[in-house]
Amino acid sequence: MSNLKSRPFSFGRHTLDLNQTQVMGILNVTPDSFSDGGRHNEFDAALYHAESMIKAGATLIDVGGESTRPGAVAVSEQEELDRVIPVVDALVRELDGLVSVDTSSAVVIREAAKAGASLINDVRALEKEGALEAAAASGLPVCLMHMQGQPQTMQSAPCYVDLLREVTDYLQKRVDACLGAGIQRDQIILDPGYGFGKSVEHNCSLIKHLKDIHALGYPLLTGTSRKSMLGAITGKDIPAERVMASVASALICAQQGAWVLRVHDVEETIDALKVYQAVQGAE
Ligand code: PT1
Repeated sequence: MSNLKSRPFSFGRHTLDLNQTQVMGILNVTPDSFSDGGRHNEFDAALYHAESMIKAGATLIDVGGESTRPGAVAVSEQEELDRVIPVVDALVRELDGLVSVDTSSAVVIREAAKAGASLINDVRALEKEGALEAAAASGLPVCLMHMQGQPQTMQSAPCYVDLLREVTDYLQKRVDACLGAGIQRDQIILDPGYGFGKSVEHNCSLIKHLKDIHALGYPLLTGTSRKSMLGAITGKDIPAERVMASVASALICAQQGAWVLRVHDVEETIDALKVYQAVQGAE
């Protein structure tokens, strides 16, 4: 029965239950993420989309202004600030959910914290200049992700001698850096980084062995939603056609111990989780 007791993970004034799988809705505020309309329309569309994901049951919204998918080009810090901070600010004021900021930049971390963000989600695990210090000073929880290489080139020839060991060793090394910088042990979330310098086989192996990463002792976040690994497995070339594959992968991650599922398709993922939880709760 002990796993039915609520165990809180604290985000400042808010907490989320560590014994309940959480769904994080993806909110891209990159220019390529909206097909038409000017700046104002983009802004309104972003708020509307965040609201609909919260209504569908997301407890976190992950706001990202730098595309980190394979081959994406880097954006300037000013551009990232201009895209992300107004959206974080509006969401914090208007939304009944926690706002996560998907960034590697110290300046964006500081400004997002000022605007009221609840989580720093960094695909570079706070390795960029000043990011670790900015995150520690913010007092916010952090999500540390593993990546091999950089987004521009990471999928050209991903290579590991001992995949699971290299990923866990890296994450432990970044945990140690965080603890050394004054980030509390209970403010850390880890992520294997699906699609970040990994072949389809690497990604599948890291889902299958997710429990070994969980054994480091931190809550896990997983992001497989609509990624090209699912396209390779199903033969679906268009990301929007990968919804069912995404839900299947998210559910497997949840069964393997993931706490937060970072997804595009919130409603569909929550339906799958409800079935999983109903079965878990049965005699
Ligand atoms: C992720 C993640 C993220 N993914 C966290 N943050 C992205 N913590 C952005 C493809 O292969 O998994 N965890 N922030 C998006 N990145 C990708 C990577 C998108 C690969 C697409 C692919 O299609």
